Amino acid sequence: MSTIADNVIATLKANGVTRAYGVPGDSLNGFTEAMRRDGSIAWRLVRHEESAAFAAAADAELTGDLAVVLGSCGPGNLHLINGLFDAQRSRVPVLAIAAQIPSSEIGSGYFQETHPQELFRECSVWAEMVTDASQMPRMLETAMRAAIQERGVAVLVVPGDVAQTEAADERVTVVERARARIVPAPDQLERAAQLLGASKRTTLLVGAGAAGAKDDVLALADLLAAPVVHTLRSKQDIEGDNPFDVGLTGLLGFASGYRAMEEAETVLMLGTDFPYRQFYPEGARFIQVDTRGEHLGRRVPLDLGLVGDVGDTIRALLPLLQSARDRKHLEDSVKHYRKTRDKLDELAEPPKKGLLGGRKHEAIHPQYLARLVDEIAADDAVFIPDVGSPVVYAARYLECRGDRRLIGSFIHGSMANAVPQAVGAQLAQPERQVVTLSGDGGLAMLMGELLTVRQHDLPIKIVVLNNSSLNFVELEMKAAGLPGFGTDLHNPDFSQVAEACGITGWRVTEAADLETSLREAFAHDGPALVDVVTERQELTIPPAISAEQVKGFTLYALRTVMSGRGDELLDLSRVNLRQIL
Ligand SMILES: Cc1ncc(C[n+]2csc(CCOP(=O)(O)OP(=O)(O)O)c2C)c(N)n1
Ligand SMILES: [Mg+2]
Repeated sequence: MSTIADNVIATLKANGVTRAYGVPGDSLNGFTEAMRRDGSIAWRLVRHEESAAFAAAADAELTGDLAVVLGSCGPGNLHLINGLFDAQRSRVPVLAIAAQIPSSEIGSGYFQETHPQELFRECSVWAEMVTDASQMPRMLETAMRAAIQERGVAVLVVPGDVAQTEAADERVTVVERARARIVPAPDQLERAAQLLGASKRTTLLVGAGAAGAKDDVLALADLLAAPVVHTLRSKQDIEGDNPFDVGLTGLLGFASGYRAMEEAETVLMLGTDFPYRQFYPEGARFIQVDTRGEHLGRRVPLDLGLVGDVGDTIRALLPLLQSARDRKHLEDSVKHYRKTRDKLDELAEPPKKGLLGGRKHEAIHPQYLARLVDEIAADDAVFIPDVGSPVVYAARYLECRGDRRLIGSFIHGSMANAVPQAVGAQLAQPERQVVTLSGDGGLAMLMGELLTVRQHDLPIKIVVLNNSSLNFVELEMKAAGLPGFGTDLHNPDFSQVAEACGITGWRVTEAADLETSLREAFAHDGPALVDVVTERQELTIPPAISAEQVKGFTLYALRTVMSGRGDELLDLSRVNLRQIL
């Protein structure tokens, strides 16, 4: 007899799924037993279901293929929720199998009863419950197709007893992604060509929707003599080997990215939903290209919105455009980018003398740490920063040259993403070097996953930016005119924690030792953790931002970018722009 669970596993196998993440439970027995019997899908046990969902999200992001997680009924699948939000918001295909209590008990307030279809509604493209064998395998196929086509999370809720009933139909279907060419209507393309032809200074703002279209973006940038500003998520696609690149904009951005936007007469947004409205310049024209029409104009009023795939649209547009005669905007922007880059690089120079416990020592600056990681890591490394200050240093110092990838919780913005995502990344691509830039807060939040790293023997390089604080929050508090409060972390020696978990550990407190330790750890054949005690940065706010101005606002409400010093905010409102840049 073949059960519903057997058919699910056979279908996943036929669709190329070779691993699934989760924690078992009674209500999942149908599935775990089906996997055990079949033997071709590896059960990737983690220590917290949230990590399973983060791992699946990273797996799906790296491979582009459907990743699978399983959670037992009630608290088991509830724990998935934060990682599923991350997957959904990063638009990666994940199938979550959420076991449910016995079908006869639903609605009675039974032990562990929750209603996963309702719980996961907001973080999924599809969430439905199977109540009868006759719904399968159609429900599974629909779930998979929803995850794959809409690139998001599909949640298939299955009561434990239903999973173990006899399958009514044993067909096994392969769900292939259906692709389409999406180009704007000819008259709208023509209008775009007119607007761009009339613009003397065009800047491209490029987002994750441009993945796979880098050559087209570069051809367009060249023709329009337009600097390319990119978002954090598109850094991995756009930054490397790009003579038009002028960096990121936004709070974590480069002054040069901000400036190239401010100076633009026309901003052409390509596959981006960059959310911070205060970073869109006033008075510029905006043209936006996105496959999703409903995203057009939701960040800034548009002069023209186009529904189209970035690559297809650029290819259709190029023949309608004339080469820009004036290349000054591009040249100035690139020159300014080089200046900004040089200033950032100066900050990553090795040590400044400081005092620690009354002893003279060489304080370790996080910029220096990030730059060394950049130097030492492989050309095809996968970098995963934790949310918090590690993202800032990754954005600025980890260069996406070669085949490098930079993934993280960049839209959902959850702490503790790095190690769990690294687990998924390393399992998906075992030959690749996977490197985390972990926060001390982030690492501790899901520290049990060090055991997962050991258990699955994953040679992840975990670099801990140990600043004894929830530093990014502290910075936000200070920027809002508040004293830092409730952000101290009393940490153990994380290298010893690692050793206790069977992971080789290094602890570095002196800048002079940093390079050697990092090189040893990166060359180590197996899991490695380097606990780097970094300087806790103090924030200074320029006088241009008054306490009155910041009261009641979050940092994001202000037009500020971090100077790159990690200790200073620049007010880039128009008045100050000329002085600063
Ligand atoms: C799950 C979760 N809780 C809280 C926050 C708010 N938050 C953002 S960054 C941060 C501090 C992160 O601290 P740490 O990992 O030590 O990194 P640091 O900024 O100190 O380098 C916090 C608490 C969040 N983003 N996610
Ligand atoms: Mg910290």
